[in-house]
Amino acid sequence: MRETTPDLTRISKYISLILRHKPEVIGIQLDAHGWADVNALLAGISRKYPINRDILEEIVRSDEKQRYSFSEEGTKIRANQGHSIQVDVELPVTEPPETLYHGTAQRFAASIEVQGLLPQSRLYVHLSPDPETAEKVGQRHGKPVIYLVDAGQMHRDGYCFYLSANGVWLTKVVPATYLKRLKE
Ligand code: HQG
Repeated sequence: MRETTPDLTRISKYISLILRHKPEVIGIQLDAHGWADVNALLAGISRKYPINRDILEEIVRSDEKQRYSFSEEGTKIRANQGHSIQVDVELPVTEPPETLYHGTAQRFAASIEVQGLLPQSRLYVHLSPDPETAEKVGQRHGKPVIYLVDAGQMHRDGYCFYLSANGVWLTKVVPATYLKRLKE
């Protein structure tokens, strides 16, 4: 018999695309706080992948990075962070730990050490709470390099930090003076 179990990772990647970057691929809109209507999302995805409410709940529950949240009533869903489109997911301004980490690829290092960290296509620069997580993020782009971010000093200098619902630290930019490359 043919395998009918849907590939949850593939569906999750499609949900990330819709909820962070391109809701228009299924003809929906996000509201100002990044919420999509669950029924509209299910209807849109089902044109491409087998999905229903139970499968969506399973994806949200089991996601290893806890990328998505349902609204309290369960009628809406949004990505916790990672957007490139202009939405306000009501991230709380939070005092950061003294040190945060950013993992990237070695080929970006020269530019980063001049320009600092820029959000590129996303709304924020993404920072990790520990070097292990930063290394995994960096590996997505190539041979990883990890930067220590002097978040405590940035905070004292007036930079705002936000903590997403899934533990990713976000800030608008990190000037190069607050970066230190971790020895490889
Ligand atoms: C780099 C994943 C040159 C930056 C992860 C990064 C994360 C520069 C790339 C989340 C630069 C952007 C975000 C500069 C920054 N010159 N390169 N001045 N400033 N860069 O994917 O942080 O699985 O937009 O270092 O876990 O890698 O999608 O950001 O390499 O939390 O849920 O520009 O994505 O989560 O890449 O990853 P990205 P990111 P998900």
